[in-house]
Amino acid sequence: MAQKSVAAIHDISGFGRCSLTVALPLLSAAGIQTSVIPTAVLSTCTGEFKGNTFHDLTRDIEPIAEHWKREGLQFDAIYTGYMCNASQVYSVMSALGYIKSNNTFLLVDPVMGDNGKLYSGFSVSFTGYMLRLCQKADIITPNITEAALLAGMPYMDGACSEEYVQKLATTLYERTRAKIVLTGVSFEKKKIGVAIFDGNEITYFFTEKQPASFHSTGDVFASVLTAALLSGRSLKAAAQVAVNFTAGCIRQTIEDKANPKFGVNFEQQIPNLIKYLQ
Ligand code: PXL
Repeated sequence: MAQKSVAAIHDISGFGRCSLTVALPLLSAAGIQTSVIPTAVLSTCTGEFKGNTFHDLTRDIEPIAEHWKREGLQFDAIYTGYMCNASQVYSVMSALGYIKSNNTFLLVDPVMGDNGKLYSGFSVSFTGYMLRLCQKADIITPNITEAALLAGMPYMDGACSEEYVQKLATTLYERTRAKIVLTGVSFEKKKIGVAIFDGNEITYFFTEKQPASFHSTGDVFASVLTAALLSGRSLKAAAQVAVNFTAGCIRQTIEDKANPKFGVNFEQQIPNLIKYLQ
């Protein structure tokens, strides 16, 4: 199979294993040519550390994409994640006009919050901008908090009902027409996983729930989902790879007794990613 290529559009948080410092190594390890549009440079991710530096690169997003178009560059996929503000969402949408062809699939991870709360720095109005980007996507990967915000539904805490998850996924599909991969779905205490809604049927994949949670596991999940899709897997098969790999990273980080602020140890799980994708 010819080598696949992806353009990853995220911030670079220098320390803390999220966004581009997760997407770039994982996609490259999966054998995919990965180009990046960095949307901002931060000293750390914003959730676990206070007082981070922030250098906004919004003004560079469109010119980079425009240059790539002039060079005739083509991508099999575009994968977007955390955006720092509404202007970045607009610039990314304009950039898509330059670099997205009919054969490019767009995966949007609408990173905005978790556990029923928006991440710091975001207001509810930001949700409306993210929804517009999601409407351009082929696949979106919200967690329950983000899905509830995008669907305009209340957030249900803890183990949620199957009826709630179905309503969330179908409402979001109606609003975006993108395939929905809902993360952090849990109907019982010991299991956690994803719900996939492709417009026709809903499918679930679960794994054992670990006794700790870490930030930015959504970035690991969405990066591996993109990699597995590009390596020719169906959405369901790709989601299963991404669930298993992310769970492996969490298990390893717990075994390591590592500082939870430092994100998950995905690096030492890369050999498993390569095995899963063979
Ligand atoms: O993991 C998502 C993410 C990416 N980038 C930055 C973040 C976060 C989550 O908080 O703060 C800067």
